Amino acid sequence: MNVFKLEDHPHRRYNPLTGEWVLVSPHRANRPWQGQVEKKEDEELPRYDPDCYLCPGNIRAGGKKNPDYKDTFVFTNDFSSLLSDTPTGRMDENGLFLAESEQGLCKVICFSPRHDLTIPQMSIDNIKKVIKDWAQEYEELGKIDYINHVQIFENKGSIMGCSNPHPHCQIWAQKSLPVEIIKEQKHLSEYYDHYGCTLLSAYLEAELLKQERIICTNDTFVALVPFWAVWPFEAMVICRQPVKNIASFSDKEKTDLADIYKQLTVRYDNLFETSFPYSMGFHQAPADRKEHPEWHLHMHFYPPLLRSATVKKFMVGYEMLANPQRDITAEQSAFRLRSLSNVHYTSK
Ligand code: H2U
Ligand code: ZN
Repeated sequence: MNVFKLEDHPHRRYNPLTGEWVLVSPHRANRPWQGQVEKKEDEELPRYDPDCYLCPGNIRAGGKKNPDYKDTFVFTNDFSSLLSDTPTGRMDENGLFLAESEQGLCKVICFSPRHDLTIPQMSIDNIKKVIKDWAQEYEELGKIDYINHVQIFENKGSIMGCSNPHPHCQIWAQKSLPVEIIKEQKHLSEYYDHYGCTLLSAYLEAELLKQERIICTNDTFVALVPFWAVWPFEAMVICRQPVKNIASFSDKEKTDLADIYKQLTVRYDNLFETSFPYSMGFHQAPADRKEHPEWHLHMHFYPPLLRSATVKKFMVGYEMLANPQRDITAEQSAFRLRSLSNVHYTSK
């Protein structure tokens, strides 16, 4: 008798955070690749680049001069997508022409004065300084009366549209809730109202019992490939406790966050022995001064690489028109990431 097996048969998996589905085609993982090959991004970078707009002491595109910073450096984005002084306004013509003005502000955080480092090459102490900045920004931006959401995210690698290799992230704070947050908040609230605990507490407990998709852990966090992952090596970092936002973390929890961020990104770099590109972002309670017992802080990592440093996954065709699809299963990806060393390949 032919019994349905996740590892052999095409199937759909449900994402309980968003209510979306992913098509998984494990029988197809070994198909040959004759498509586009990306440029490998491993040129040696200088510690300081006189042409970099993020290096200490340099002039940015907007004309401002960076201080001679020693750790992290936070500044308002010179080309912010959101502005604080936008007049409020709305148009609605029968719901067919619907628009609203949006208020907000955008910041950039340089992780280090060193142009040539990335998170997996930084020390826990130095990563922790970035985390302290995130906590402070979340708290301070959230105090602004018109701000209701603070999105912290990192684009790494030119393949992800990152404009500069100097290690940095962005923060966009705004009045309305972005669509990914609205989706997750709906599902988190429904779960919490029904079961009285956070969706991610229950999910994490089950994943820790199964031990099939865990990548690495520490006292405070677990990194795993979610059951419903879309990107080949997608990962989530989930806090073991249902902490709502980054500003609530103790000093020890911040150290652990730095540790898991480094552990995961070192494994990513070791996977194809390349500086591994991704988009990373925090999902946490909206900074709207409400209780939000349903929220449970987590990070998403969406890396585009598929089978080597130069072959990426394209989200096109069926993905654009129907729903996402993947070949390698989440379990296979987790196994590969878990099996890698947590010592960076360049330091060996
Ligand atoms: P990426 O994370 O996509 O590389 O973006 C870097 C940001 O830095 C980008 O949003 C800003 C851009 O607007 N920037 C400045 O604020 N000042 C500059 O001099 C150049 C880039
Ligand atoms: Zn630089």
